Amino acid sequence: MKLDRRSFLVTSAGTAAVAASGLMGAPWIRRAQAAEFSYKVGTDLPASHPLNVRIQQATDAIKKETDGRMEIRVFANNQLGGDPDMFAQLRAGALEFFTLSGANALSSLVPKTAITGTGFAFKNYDQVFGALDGELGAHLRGLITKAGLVVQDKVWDNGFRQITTSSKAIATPADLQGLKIRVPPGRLWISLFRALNSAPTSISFNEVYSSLQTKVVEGQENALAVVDTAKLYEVQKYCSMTSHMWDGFWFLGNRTAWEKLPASVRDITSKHLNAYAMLQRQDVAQLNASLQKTLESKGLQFNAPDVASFRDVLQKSGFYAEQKKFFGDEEWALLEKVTGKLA
Ligand code: X2X
Repeated sequence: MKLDRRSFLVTSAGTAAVAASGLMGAPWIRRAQAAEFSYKVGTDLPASHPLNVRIQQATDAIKKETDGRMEIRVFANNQLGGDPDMFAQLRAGALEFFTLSGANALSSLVPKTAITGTGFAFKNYDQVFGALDGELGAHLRGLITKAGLVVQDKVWDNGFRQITTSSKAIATPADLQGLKIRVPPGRLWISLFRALNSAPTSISFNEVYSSLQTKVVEGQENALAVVDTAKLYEVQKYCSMTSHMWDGFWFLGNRTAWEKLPASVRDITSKHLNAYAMLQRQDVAQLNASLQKTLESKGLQFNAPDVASFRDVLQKSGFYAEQKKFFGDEEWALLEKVTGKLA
């Protein structure tokens, strides 16, 4: 019998014939079937960044363990639009999953998620994940859920952010004075860089490379893994290791799309997303610790400023008092429980 497997399966007569022949559960037939749920995830980072590498592995594992029922296609590198666009698509249901920083566009809906980006709050990764896998993270996920979205437990790492510029190294707080710096969309970034006396502009990541190239802005700030994978070293000269804030991505879901999934598919999906997030954190920490040499060989000049002097400027400007008031006593206490007193 000469039969195209695909057309054989799509006709109901064919399906009945397969069922009758007892082959329904045969693995080759299951693989040939279209997924029952075909979802998308959007991210703002290049495909080679560990965020996307590990999400791809997680989605492969999900597809395998659900016997092909659940397929999540990865759209990296802002293919679906900039962060505010993807966030709007997620909320409207046009996009089922989206990874987004709590300080970025997510804070336009849930302002308090930006608290994790507070300048110089976390001193190391123990503090970061102590807070985000602990009470502060649970509290923020509660707020995200209340706002109508779904969020997976484990946050994905972006890293501690460093400042790059085309114009000068940032060695002291005075070097930030008037600096035309790109920041992601989000109130916190503007407050932070205004308190540091810079001139910040919100620009979505999909426009960062060209904004730097055409000198619409002199500088930007991101973790080294982003500077490397997005090739920002091609359009920047200096990198100053300020580690002025930590940043990470919540794995968000559209609630209607999520609730369409049977509980068993949801469990398998969450299990793998959270497990691969843990591996991704290790990748990013390793990259951010080792990339300086690589980036130097690509022409970036590094310096390590005295970070305490920047923190002092923030303190004196009233930045911490202002953020505490904005985020609220409860949230601030959860943050300080991990970081120690900030304001
Ligand atoms: O927009 C950025 O700079 C990025 C990629 O780090 C975020 O998603 C916050």
